[in-house]
Amino acid sequence: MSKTAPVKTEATNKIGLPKKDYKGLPSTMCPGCGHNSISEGVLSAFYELGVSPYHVAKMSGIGCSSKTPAYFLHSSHGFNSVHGRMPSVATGAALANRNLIVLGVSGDGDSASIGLGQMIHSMRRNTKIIYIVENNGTYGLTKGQFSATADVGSTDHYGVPNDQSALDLPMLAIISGCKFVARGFSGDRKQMLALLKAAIHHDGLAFLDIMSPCVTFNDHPTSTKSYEYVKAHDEKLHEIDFIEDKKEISVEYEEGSYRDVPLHDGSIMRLKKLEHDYDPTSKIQALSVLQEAFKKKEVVTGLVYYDKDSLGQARALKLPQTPLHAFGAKELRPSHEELKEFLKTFK
Ligand SMILES: Cc1ncc(C[n+]2csc(CCOP(=O)(O)OP(=O)(O)O)c2C)c(N)n1
Ligand code: SF4
Ligand SMILES: [Mg+2]
Repeated sequence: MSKTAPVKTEATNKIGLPKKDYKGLPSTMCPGCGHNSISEGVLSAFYELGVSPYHVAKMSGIGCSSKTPAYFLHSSHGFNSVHGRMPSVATGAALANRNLIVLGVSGDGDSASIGLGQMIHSMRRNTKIIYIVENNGTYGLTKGQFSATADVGSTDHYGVPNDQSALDLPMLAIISGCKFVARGFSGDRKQMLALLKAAIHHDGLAFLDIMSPCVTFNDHPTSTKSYEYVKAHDEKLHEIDFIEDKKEISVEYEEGSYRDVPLHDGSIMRLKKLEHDYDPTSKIQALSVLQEAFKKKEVVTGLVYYDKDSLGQARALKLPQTPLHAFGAKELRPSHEELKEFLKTFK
């Protein structure tokens, strides 16, 4: 009797999709670029949460970082906009269709230099956008000029030191009104994945400043965004885990000391205390921890600030759940009588 080999079935997620459905085109980034690890993290987060790629809109600006949405979620919607203008197009998409999960990918040049005004105003509006800055302290795409996040004293590719002070993006995000502010490191996959999953479930703008070394132009010991530097100076605020709504709470942490931070949809961010007793819901503590770290040139990572009362812009404006494109003339155009009544209110 001949034995038939067992058929190997492909692993799928909870909506029945294999991981390959979350991939994109082959990356054209330099081998070892931190941006590639972030792309991997993004596709894994959506795969593991079982979000349909069809419900995701990927928005970006210009830069190596802004090219990366091509390398994940190939069947999602997407728009590669103008330099520094990702927040505007992401806001438009998120408000026009509340059923989309809008992911904005940007770089430190794209957001902290030319797009700074756009970034700050997007924080104030609190539209539901996952806003990632792939921060390498340099303009990678245009061959290594200093960006506004390069620290004083760090040198460029040619050895010239930077003499201007750096912007700390999480600090800026907090004072601009952002209600979910985190910092990650492309080399720390576990932490990045938990932060991304929590960001996807947050109602409002979730800002993730992810240190992402540029191995070609800015990966030397004086760069505070190099692998070596971030690894040596990473100050984790906590171990972060994400527990989806209705999922059984694991007993893994029973003995450790932890803090559960609920998200608006019932999911939980579980923060296991390290040596600090860090409270991410305190704006003052968040700013002071960031300021201390900035002074010492340390890189604090984790969920830096979170406001549990965040109300995303679409909910605040009471926008309908139906996407704008699905409305017909009947719903959008007032009748002659309705228009007459409305005009009376201007008397
Ligand atoms: C209006 C405009 N000004 C300047 C440029 C040139 N330019 C392209 S990418 C870039 C900087 C990109 O840096 P960053 O956002 O940090 O991305 P990275 O390549 O480092 O990932 C610049 C200045 C441009 N494309 N458009
Ligand atoms: S130039 Fe730098 S940022 Fe751009 S792909 Fe290469 S390593 Fe990455
Ligand atoms: Mg950059």
